[in-house]
Amino acid sequence: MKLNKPKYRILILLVLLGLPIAVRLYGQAVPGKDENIPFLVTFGKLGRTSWGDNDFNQVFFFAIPKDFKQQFFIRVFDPDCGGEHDEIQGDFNTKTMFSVYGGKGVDPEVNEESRGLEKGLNFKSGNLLASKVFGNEARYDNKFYSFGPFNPAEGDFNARWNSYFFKIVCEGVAGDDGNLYRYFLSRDANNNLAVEGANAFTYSYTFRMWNDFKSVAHIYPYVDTGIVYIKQRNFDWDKDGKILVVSRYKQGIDVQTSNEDDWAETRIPIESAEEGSSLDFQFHKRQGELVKNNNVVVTLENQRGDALKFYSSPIGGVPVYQPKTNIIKISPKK
Ligand SMILES: [Ca+2]
Ligand SMILES: [Ca+2]
Ligand SMILES: [Ca+2]
Repeated sequence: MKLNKPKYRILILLVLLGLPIAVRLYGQAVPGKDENIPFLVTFGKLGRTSWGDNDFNQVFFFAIPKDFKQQFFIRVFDPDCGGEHDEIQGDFNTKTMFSVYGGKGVDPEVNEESRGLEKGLNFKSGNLLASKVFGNEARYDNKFYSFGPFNPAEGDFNARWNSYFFKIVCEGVAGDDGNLYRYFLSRDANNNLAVEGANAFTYSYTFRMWNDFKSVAHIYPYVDTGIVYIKQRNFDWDKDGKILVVSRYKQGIDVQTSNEDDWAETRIPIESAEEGSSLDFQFHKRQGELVKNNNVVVTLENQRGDALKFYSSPIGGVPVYQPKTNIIKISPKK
């Protein structure tokens, strides 16, 4: 392929200059393209936390850019719990409720309860736009179910991001099995057609690792301005290898890892030059005996106790470590 079009030239120039490419047009799949995570996971409320889900629900937000005027759909892949992909305990008896919210009360920058971080808080804030409960149902197994259509203006407008925010809550309302699923934000009910410029984020990420030694999963928190340090917490990692933090300024800082049904916490200093960019949390599996079906929860907060967002498509692009240029020493003249 000849890359002689001006568009490509600019792109190559940006890459050569090491500048992040801010506009990403595929922030549609959750987990995202760069994350290398097979599934989100939510257990039925009778599950044990030692299976890797601390609270039996998961809250995700979609940000739809203001200039997108069409209807859209939130598609859930494998919403049922049974058949392929899901984690059985005894027999499949889990029921999972997915609920989509719009309107005032959704925006988690305005309404902290909406983030879904603590039990008992009202994370189901906003107007309920659609809801459905899925059991062990072959017709939804290994298939998509589409919520919508929704109009962007039904969301909660956030001026800072110039976007309408929507929320999808997944709750394990019955049973004890683990429901594995993914989301896709689409312009079409029956196909995955991207909403350009959209993104998705969460504050508490519960996901499944691949059953593969070589596979490295990534999540990308966004570091806002004014952050001095962050406190990273992970739950039920099963001592499955290493968790590293990489950024343009960090080559790979090890964080404390949890074992079984417990949390581990690490404080990570942030350079001022890292503000307004993404970090790359890398999850490297342990070599030797394979840790199978590992589900893990990750949260982050700053020095003020405010939670950080994890974006499905990293803001500013995937951060790549850039070694400092060597300073040439000039010997003083004698
Ligand atoms: Ca069961
Ligand atoms: Ca499922
Ligand atoms: Ca686990």
